[in-house]
Amino acid sequence: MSHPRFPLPVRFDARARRGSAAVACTAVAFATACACSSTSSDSGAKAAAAAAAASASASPSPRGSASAGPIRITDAYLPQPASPDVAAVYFLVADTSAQADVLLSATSVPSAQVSLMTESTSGGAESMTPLADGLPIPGNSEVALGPGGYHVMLTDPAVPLKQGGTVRLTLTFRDAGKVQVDVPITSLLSDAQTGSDPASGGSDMTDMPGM
Ligand SMILES: [Cu+2]
Repeated sequence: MSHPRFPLPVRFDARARRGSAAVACTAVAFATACACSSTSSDSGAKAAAAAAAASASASPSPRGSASAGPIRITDAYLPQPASPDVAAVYFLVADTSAQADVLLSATSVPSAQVSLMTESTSGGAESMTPLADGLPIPGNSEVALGPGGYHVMLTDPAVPLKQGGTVRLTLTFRDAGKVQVDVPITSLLSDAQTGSDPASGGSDMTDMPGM
C-alpha cells in the first residue's frame, strides 16, 4: 500500500507522543489541506524552487535534486500532507561511487521533527519503523524512497506545508556529508499517482520511482 491517504486502523498520537516520531509517524498522512510556505520561503528558497522548476520544465510536476561527492539526490518531492502534523518526503538517492554510504539523518526548514522511516505491510496492517542505523546506500546503486516504503518523515512542521511551497531538506550521509535539497511541495497523492503517475513518467512509486 502507499503512504496512507486515509486514516488507518492504527493510532496516530502525535500530540501525546510528541517526543517520539517513531511512534507518532503512523497513519494520518494526507487528509486536509493547510496553509504555508510563502511566509517562510526566503528569496533563496524561492530562487531555488524556481531553478528546480525550470530544470524540471519538461515535467509537469516539480522535483528537487542535489548532489555531494558521489551522492546524487533526484526526483525529490513532498506531497502536500492532508494532516498538518505529518508529511513524507520522497526521492531517489544514488551512490555513483563503488563505496557504500549511509544516509544517517536529516533536518528541515521550516523546522520539523525529521525521521528516516520505512513503511511495511504485514497481515494487512501498515506499520512504520524508524531506520535506527540509517538508510544504507550500496555503492554503484540507487535507493528509492517512495510511498509504501522508505521515506523521510516530517512531524509537527513549524508552518503548514502547502502545495507550491518548498521544504529545504539537509541530508547527512556518513561519508558524503551534508546534501541540501530544496523539495517542492506537490499536490496530494492521488490514486492515479500511487498507481501510475503520468506526471512522473508513469512510475509506480512503490517499485522504482522515476525509473
Ligand atoms: Cu512515516
